[in-house]
Amino acid sequence: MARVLSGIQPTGDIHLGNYLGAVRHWAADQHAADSYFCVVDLHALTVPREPGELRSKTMETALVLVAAGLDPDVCTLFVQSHVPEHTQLAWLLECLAGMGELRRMTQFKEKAKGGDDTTARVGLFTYPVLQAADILLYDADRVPVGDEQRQHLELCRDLAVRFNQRFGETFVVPEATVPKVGARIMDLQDPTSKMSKSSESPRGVVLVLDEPDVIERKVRRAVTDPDARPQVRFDPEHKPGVSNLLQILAASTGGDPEELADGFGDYASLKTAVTDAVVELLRPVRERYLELATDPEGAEGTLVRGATKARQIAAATLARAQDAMGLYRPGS
Ligand code: AQP
Repeated sequence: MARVLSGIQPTGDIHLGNYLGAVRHWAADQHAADSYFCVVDLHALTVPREPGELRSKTMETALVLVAAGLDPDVCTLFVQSHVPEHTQLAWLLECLAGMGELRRMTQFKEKAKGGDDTTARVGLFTYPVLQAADILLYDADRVPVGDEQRQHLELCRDLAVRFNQRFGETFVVPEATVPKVGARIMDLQDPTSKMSKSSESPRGVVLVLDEPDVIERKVRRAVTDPDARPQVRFDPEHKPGVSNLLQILAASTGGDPEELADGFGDYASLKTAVTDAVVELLRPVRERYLELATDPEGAEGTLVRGATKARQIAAATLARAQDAMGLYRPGS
């Protein structure tokens, strides 16, 4: 059985982009693979955070994942910092990674305001290596992610290949799996930027836990385009707002954005269809979340069990890497 691993940062509220680009596929594929999913709380430390909020968002994120369909009896769900092997392997990989390749990471450039390394934190610069460790520890064959994670996955593959060539076959070289539709959902207010937890425009971000009337309002106010001749057409370059709505509709209903465009004569009817589809898609997730939130002890038990299982695999892989690099381990 193939091994799958992916993660999500507890940096805010899980949004429609996270759901359509990643989480939904994790839930759908969990039966077909040996699946590991983690709340990557250490990654969340790369930008300033309020400690209490990080703690509560970590648990909330785990609950939303279960509400979205991850079954802790089928997959392994855990919190990254509960498995210390992640940071241990990250150090070994940092000793193999080059400054130049990390400087090229688009997310670093964006989050460090153009890659200004005088003020950026070291963790923001090196976290793609920690992400590589997250993946390589579990011998993951596949990593289901949204589009903007492709570059980090390439780095992970490069590090795995480099390690294997230098120290002998140690790591599985993973593949990114990116959905055909929904891999980059854009902000409803600024459809040239991706929908993001840390967006400055909450009105442009549909949250998985939003009430139906809030979803309706956000979609109704979504930016379409300044085209003098309103026309529903899938054309991300010239009509980013309309194309984003078509993409959301397609990802939510399993259709094709270009074909769906033919069914709408105006923007209002497109927005109504998008609202209906998203409300129905997210309704069960929200309802299940509200049930799960009444039992925080149950959720904590799930995460403890998940970390215990994850550690068994992580410890074995770390030991393999340590041995390969020549670190002296008593008894090895
Ligand atoms: N807009 C998006 N469309 C499709 N997929 C997306 N993902 C994120 N945004 C979109 C995918 O969701 C998974 C978890 O994301 P993450 O928590 O690792 O953080 P991120 O990629 O940095 O996403 P955010 O929401 O924008 O968080 P912040 O604001 O903290 O940076 C990943 O597989 C991601 O590709």
